[in-house]
Amino acid sequence: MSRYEEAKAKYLTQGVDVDKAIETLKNIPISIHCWQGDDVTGFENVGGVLTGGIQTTGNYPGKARTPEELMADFEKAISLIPGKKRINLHASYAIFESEKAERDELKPEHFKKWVDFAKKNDIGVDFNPTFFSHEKAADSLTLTSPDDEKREFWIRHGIASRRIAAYFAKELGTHCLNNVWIPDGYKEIPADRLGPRMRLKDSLDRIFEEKLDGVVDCIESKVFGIGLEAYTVGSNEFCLSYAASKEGVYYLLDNGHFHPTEVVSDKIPSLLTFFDKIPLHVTRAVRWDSDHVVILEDEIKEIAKEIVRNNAEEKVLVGLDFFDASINRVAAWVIGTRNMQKALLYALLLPNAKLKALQDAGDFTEKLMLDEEMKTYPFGDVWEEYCRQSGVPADESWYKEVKQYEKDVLSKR
Ligand code: RNT
Ligand code: ZN
Repeated sequence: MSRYEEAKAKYLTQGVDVDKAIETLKNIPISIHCWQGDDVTGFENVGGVLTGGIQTTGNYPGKARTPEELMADFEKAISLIPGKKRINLHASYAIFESEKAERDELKPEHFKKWVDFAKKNDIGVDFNPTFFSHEKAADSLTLTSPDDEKREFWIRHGIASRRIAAYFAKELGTHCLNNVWIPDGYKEIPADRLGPRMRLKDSLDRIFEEKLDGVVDCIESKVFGIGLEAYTVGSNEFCLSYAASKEGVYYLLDNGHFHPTEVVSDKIPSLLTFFDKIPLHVTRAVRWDSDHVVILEDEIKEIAKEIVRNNAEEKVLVGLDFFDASINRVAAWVIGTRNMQKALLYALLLPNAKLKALQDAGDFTEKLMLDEEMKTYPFGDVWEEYCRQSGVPADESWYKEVKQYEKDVLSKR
């Protein structure tokens, strides 16, 4: 018997159908963020500076500097990642043929090359307007700016972005998640906390006015940003209330955007009670929203469990959001994405119905026992089989391909 066959038999003792778990995993798309490849720089300005209270640290050589480089690196990464993939783009990754367009004048044509890229790789596209790294956002005030001229500019950017999202959806025949995250806030204790929130509500209402096919709209909350420690306009309460009261707008949960003892895993079933979609940004916050590469840690597994055991594979839209500039960026993509998939597989291989029944029967001793025993089931053998079936390296052997790519391509930049 192969190790996989043995693993299957072992899982079957708990009533877990391993083949079915693998089939389910193959169909859970992971939206991979383009911005890990170039430290969230984008293509607008050479040597653009990242603002908005988010930061990449490190200067590992070989970062992508052009659309061609970013696309090549992304293709390398996805060749080593099993399963169904999507790409998550930011408006700052527009590709200008001749003349540069301002953010409020961005058009679908500036993303034509991304459509070609997505078609070539058979992947869907998700999108984000970019409300940072721009002279009109130098004070980190965009949709909430008290300066009308600036606020109007950013509203136009929001509207333009949704039309680009609709273009992706139409071209690619799959939905496009359009996520509005703004950095807006203050470093110091504000004199007015309500005014900015009223302006944000008005700005969002105007952005979401147009009905667009294929676009799934969402807004992302945050607790604080670097240099914006005292106040964030788009707080959890604001964003959740907005989404709850606005038909067709969802609430995106980023697991780096809450107080340290709060967990997104517990927020998923809370939101599933009321929403038919929950977009996610899966990241790893180390002491702050540091956006470290996702590792296979307990909370990631817990998030995956909430998706799987509530049959929410189609409701929870899994996206990634980390950016580490201190390690090989292609490897970062591969490590983080494979870890998200490992977490999902781990969750799919649990006797979830049995565990739930034990909880409902009040048998917390057996539930705890089984939770813990499942941790040493032969999960790795199933993961390897999944990778083999998906035509990607099953173990750490993928890394030598990244090292070769580094030698041949990245090191020459
Ligand atoms: C920032 C948010 C946001 C960004 C990306 C680049 O804290 O998490 O999602 O990371 O849009
Ligand atoms: Zn995020």
